[in-house]
Formats: sequence, C-alpha cells, structure tokens
Amino acid sequence: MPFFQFKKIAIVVCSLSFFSSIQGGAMSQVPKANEDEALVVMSPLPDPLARADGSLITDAKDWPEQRARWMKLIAEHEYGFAPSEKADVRWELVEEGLMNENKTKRQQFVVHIKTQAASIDVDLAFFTPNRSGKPKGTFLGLNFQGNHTVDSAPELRIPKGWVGNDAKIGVTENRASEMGRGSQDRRWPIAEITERGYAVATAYYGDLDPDYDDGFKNGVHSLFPNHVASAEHRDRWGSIAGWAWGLSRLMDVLLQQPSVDADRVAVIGHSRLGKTSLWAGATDPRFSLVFVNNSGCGGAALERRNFGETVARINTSFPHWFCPKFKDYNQNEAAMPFDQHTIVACIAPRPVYIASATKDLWADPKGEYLGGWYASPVYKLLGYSGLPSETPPAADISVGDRIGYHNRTGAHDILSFDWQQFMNFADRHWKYLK
Ligand code: GTR
Repeated sequence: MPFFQFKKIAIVVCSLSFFSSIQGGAMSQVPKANEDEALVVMSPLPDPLARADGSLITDAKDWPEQRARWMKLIAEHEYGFAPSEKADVRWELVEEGLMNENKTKRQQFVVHIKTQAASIDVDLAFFTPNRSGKPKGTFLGLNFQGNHTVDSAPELRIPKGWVGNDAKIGVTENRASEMGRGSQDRRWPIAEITERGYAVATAYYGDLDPDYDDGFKNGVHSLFPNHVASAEHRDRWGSIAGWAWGLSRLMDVLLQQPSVDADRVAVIGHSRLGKTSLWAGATDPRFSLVFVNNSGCGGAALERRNFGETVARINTSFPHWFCPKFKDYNQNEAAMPFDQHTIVACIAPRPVYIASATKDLWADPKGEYLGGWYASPVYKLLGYSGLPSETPPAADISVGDRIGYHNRTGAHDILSFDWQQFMNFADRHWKYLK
C-alpha cells in the first residue's frame, strides 16, 4: 500500500476512535436504532392544515398565516432562529477558465460575509455551459470536503480553514490537500449537468460553519456574537440553520451574475446537507426548486416513525446541528409540535424533490417518502398535487408532481442517477414558470 494511502487510513481510524471515545459514554445511554419495519409504531402526526385551536384550514388564502405559524415553531424547536440583522455580502471573481473539453466554463468567487463583529470568506465555484444564452437554471449546493474535490480541475481552490475527516466532528485542523482533488466527482457530475444546459454552483460547508461542537462560536455564528445559542437562549441557530443561512448569502451573490435567472435557482443537498437544503428551501422562497437527498432524521424523514436514526441519537452524535431546545425531544418525538412533513409543506407551492437510497436504512427511506406524502394535502389546498399514494414507489421509479420522489438502488450517496431525476424534474417545472 502506498504510504499516503496508509497515512489516510490511519488518520481516519484514529479520528474515528477519537470520535467514538468522546461520544461513546453519552451514546451508550441512547437506545439502539430500530431498522425492522415490523417494529414501527408511529404516534399520530400533526395535521399541517390544523390551526393551533384544532380547526382546519380549508381556504388557500389562510395558508400564509398557517405557514408562518409552522415556520416559527420549527425554528424555535428544531433548527433555531437565524439572526434578524443583516450581513454585508461582497464577492470578487478570483479565477475563470474552461474545462470538460471546453464545454464547461468555470468561475471562482471569494464571497466576503461581514458584520461589525467579524467577517468570513467563502469560496464559491460556479460552472456554466460554455455556449451562448443563459443556462436553463442553476443548482446551488454545499459540498463536504472542499471545492477542489468536486472535479479534478487543478485550478479549483482548496479550503483554507477547518476540514474534518470521516467522523466529521471533533477535529479542528485542515486535512484538505491535493490528494482529495476530484475525489467527490461522482457526487458532482458537472459535465453532465452543464451539457444538459444547467449551471451548478457549490461552496464548502466548513467555510460557512466548521462541523464540530464549539459552542456555536466560529463560522457564521462568529458574525453575530449577540445571537449565540445558550442555556438562556435555547432557540438560537445551530449549524444546519447556519449552513442554510449561508446558502441564502450565496444566493445573494448568484443573483448578481448575468448568467443566473433569478426565477430558476434550485437548492440541493445530500445527507446533513440535505437537511440543510430542506431548511434553506423552507426559509428562502427565492429558491424556486428544492432537492433533498438522503436527508433522514432532521431532514424529510418523519421523526415519529421509530425507524433508523432518532432525535436522541442525532442530538448525541451531533449536538451542534440543531438548536439546544431540540434536545427536549430526545426519546420524546411525539411531543414535537410538528413533524418533518410540515417543513416540506412550508415549501409549497414551490416544487420539492425528496430522494432516498434503498440501502440507506439509517435515513429511513419510507419515512422520507411519508414526509412528502403527509405534506401533499397542503399542495392540494393550493391547487396542485404532491405525491400520488401513501405507498412508496418501487426502487428507481420517479413519481409525483409538485413533490417528486425516488428511491435509488444502492447506498447513502448522491450520484448521477439522482441528478438525472432532479434535472428531469427541473426541466418539467422550470419550463412552465412565467
Ligand atoms: C450520519 C448522520 C446522518 C447524516 C450523515 C451525513 O452520521 O447520522 O444524520 O447526516 O451522517 O451527513 O453524512
């Protein structure tokens, strides 16, 4: 085995054991996750159309007020409120060139996000078809390991700040290097996307908020030191809300690019970043399409279904992802004033696509489907249709109208097959926009 490979494995093994030693104690108190459908017991779900007094909304004109009620509850109890103050967002173009046999144009921006308290820099890579005319639309999503990992182009910038490892928390040094260049390209089929006429923009999530528990001090949290979650303020933003807020700041920048059509920008994300794209899609209506891939617990999957990752497990492994108040629902999901389907409903009437993978039981594919199914009555009230049936479709079949869904054969990942369904969905919905 070449030395560098050995070194990489050794780093991962050490960090995993570090990770399990810090988490081990607390985690041993948390009941094991269930992955047997026969053992699922689901307590009743809140009806997205039910007002606080139990009466049902029957008129579309009452939805905005109901939506505002859900959004407030969801922020307060799960992701945490983002600050209401604004940050100053500026950008500079630092590099541009062609790649993919000159079929794709690459631009790299450094985005400066600044408040009186602090400033952070985020690298944004932007890929467009190298042909005349505007792209058909733009996909914006965060990546896990740095922009240099999404493609092997040597110009793509390596992150300067924190880059973790497979355990992804607890390690504060930068592990990014040339070795990772292009290593995530299966998740970012840039040639395929741009050849279909779309643009795609991505930034490294750690540039916005390093993914470890530091008491909400670094990254976007450092910009608003008076708005940090604490024992007294248990409803202030965790990392997912921070990443989602960051996506909105990147949206601010995209809207200033001549190749971006403001009505056709989608937010996309996988796994913890799928939880993030769901929340970004709900909070920022400028995203006209929302793609939520393998998002699981804290994403599209219903918390009240005791299948796969639970609230207690996620809050123990990743205490910084949600606001501190979310811990009140550890082994207590039935007490949540909402469930994840209400978040999907808050995107209505904009189209949203939920994707699962058959082997990704930890993320509960059926629960992810049902997160869309139980949001469907809201789409119906607004004059559209969501998912067609309470029963999920067979693997690899894409279903639904304004709520799309598929369950790809295979493991927890985001692959070309997923992107193809997403682009078909975008073709279908963006075509009919004004
Ligand atoms: C897992 C976590 C999931 C999912 C995933 C990821 O360890 O339990 O909720 O978010 O990480 O983001 O890679």
